[in-house]
Amino acid sequence: MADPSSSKRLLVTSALPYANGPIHIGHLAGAYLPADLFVRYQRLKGRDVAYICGSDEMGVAVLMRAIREDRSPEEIVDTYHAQIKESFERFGMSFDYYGRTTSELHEETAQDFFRVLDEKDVFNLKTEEQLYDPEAEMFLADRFVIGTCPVCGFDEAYGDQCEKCGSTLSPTELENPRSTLTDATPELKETTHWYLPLEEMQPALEEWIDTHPEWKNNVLGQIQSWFDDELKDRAITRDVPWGVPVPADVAGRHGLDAEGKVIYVWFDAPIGYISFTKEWALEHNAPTKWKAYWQDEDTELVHFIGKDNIVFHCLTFPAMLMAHDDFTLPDNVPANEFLNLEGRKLSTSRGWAVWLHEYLDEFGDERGPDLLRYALATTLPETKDADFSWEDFQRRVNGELADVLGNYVNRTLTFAHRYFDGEVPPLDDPSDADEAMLDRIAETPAAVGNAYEQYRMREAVYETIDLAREGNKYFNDTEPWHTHDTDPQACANTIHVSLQVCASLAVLIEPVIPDAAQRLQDMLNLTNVRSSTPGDDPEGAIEWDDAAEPLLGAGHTLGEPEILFEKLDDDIIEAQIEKLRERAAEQDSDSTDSDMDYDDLKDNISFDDFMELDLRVGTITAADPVPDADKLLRLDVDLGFEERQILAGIAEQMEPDAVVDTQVVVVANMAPKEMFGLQSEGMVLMAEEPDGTFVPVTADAENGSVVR
Ligand code: B3M
Ligand code: ZN
Repeated sequence: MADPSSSKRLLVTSALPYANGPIHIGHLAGAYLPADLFVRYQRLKGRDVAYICGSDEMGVAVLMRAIREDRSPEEIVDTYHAQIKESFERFGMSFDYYGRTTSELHEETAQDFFRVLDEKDVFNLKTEEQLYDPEAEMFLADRFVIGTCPVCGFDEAYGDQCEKCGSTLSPTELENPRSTLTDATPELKETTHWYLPLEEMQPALEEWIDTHPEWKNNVLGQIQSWFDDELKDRAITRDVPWGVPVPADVAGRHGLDAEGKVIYVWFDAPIGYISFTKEWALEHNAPTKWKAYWQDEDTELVHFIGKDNIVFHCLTFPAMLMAHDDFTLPDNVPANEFLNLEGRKLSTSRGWAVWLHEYLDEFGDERGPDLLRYALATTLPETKDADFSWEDFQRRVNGELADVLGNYVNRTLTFAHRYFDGEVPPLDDPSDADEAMLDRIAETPAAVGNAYEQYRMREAVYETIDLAREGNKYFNDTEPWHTHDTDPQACANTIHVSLQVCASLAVLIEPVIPDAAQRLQDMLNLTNVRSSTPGDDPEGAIEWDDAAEPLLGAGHTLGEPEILFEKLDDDIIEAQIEKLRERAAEQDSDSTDSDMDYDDLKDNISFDDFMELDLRVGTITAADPVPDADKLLRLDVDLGFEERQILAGIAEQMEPDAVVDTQVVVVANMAPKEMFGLQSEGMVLMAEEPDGTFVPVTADAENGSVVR
């Protein structure tokens, strides 16, 4: 946990997105929105913050895209860097600096880092035979080679990872390897590479990780399993024609030729955080300012990432920093899990995603960002995978932003204009209800702040909006429309206190929906609030903790009320769902002939064998996660003649809510089996698509019907 009273300087980073495609909501929910909420909150607290990010433009991911599109890598990164940067700006990401790893200063910084480690003899050099494509005249690093996974048998596993079973691989481990460039069968050819000696660094890393018991469980859990498997040395150079070049002098020290060798993208990319901090300092005409953020004890470093980047930020990069010895190590790495979309895994290649630039075009730059920020902030996959659905988006906007927050602000301001000439009425002889509401205001900044400090963004947002919920209730309970005639001072008190609630909300909601917060500040004529974006603040500006106190004096003149949020009609939501389905269907039909990967057929069985199976139609009536079993869902299935409990290994692919009420086909005579202390009485049939997505086998028939 960050020390809430900490006055330390804060350096916050978000994972550098690969400049090989646009940003979608999965990215936002993983590494970007949570960081932006955190940073904006910290700026309002008055902390010295540098929020650094930029495009990851090196690496095989970029090169592959260039080859696939028959363009140069430079063209690819120029296109996507510009697009990503622009959509982040439109969305309200408040980076202090957004750089790119093709910059000169980055190349120099990454090469210096590499040189320092080489001169300290940190690296191991290994000469080994590696896969080489004789037609393309190129070594086949990482994704340039596919073949059969030695772990699970999936025959399109990449040279660095099997996407089916998640195993980390090296290219030579693949069976039947083939080049993705030419389809040629690779040859073995000798080459020398630099390795980061993670194996011998494991004890030091373990000792350091032990000093951070406060990190999130999902993060510590993943780190522990890497430790359990024992860290292996990792090659941090590659023979590919795109990347930060290995410096000639460093290669020369070992009697090697640097020609054609580049630094591995996962070595240079995190150094980008350092290069960009330097560039930020230069931009502010304070060239050495970056040092305070990277080399001073009094700085706290926090990396926001998605769960697929944990090993690099919690082990590899810290190992590099330790070996270098001139930099601070991260104080926290609050990684998020994944966001699913409408109950299915996000997949860019299958068109199952919501792209940020498209969303902004459709919902508009004015109101669009706040709606998505709010809906995502309340759905962040903080402790486990979460699901974004358009209907939920609509519920959040209409039910919470419009009905709770917008309505409360509107009724309060309208009342103040109608009955108090648009001025804050005085508070006199407050009732218990008034006092209780003022107490509630007093507690909220610390409660919300505490949640932010502990990286519980969902809770922070919930606590904030809860203040509006309480405000509405207080307004209803004190009935100002009634007291206006019967007890004018009580009425004045209600409006006075309600306006204070609105004013506190105008500050506290700013990290989440900055545009609406600004409009609310204008409506209240609340000037001089500290900005949650980079830049200087006026002396004596209102900041986070001030929102515990009444911010508006009696007699203060209010601005004009306006509608804070319009509701979203059903047709807008339906159009989004329709678009998603259409695009996914298009992609499916495109890909069936080309990259559908068919499992081999099994041996024939006899008709009698088949008749042994008792297949029945059933309806899933309930689905819950099984404690400690990440892969399992516990299902209640109604078979018509009886109800069964079935444990299905579908938890990683499907949300419980998405399967309830689905009609399925069940193997009803499967021998019962106990797992995790629960009895499973049958099996639910699922079709598994090539990307691992599960689609239930359904039958629109009466429960209990026999399938034959
Ligand atoms: N470029 C993004 C990813 O894995 C990767 C992050 C780099 S952070 C230094 O999606
Ligand atoms: Zn595999």
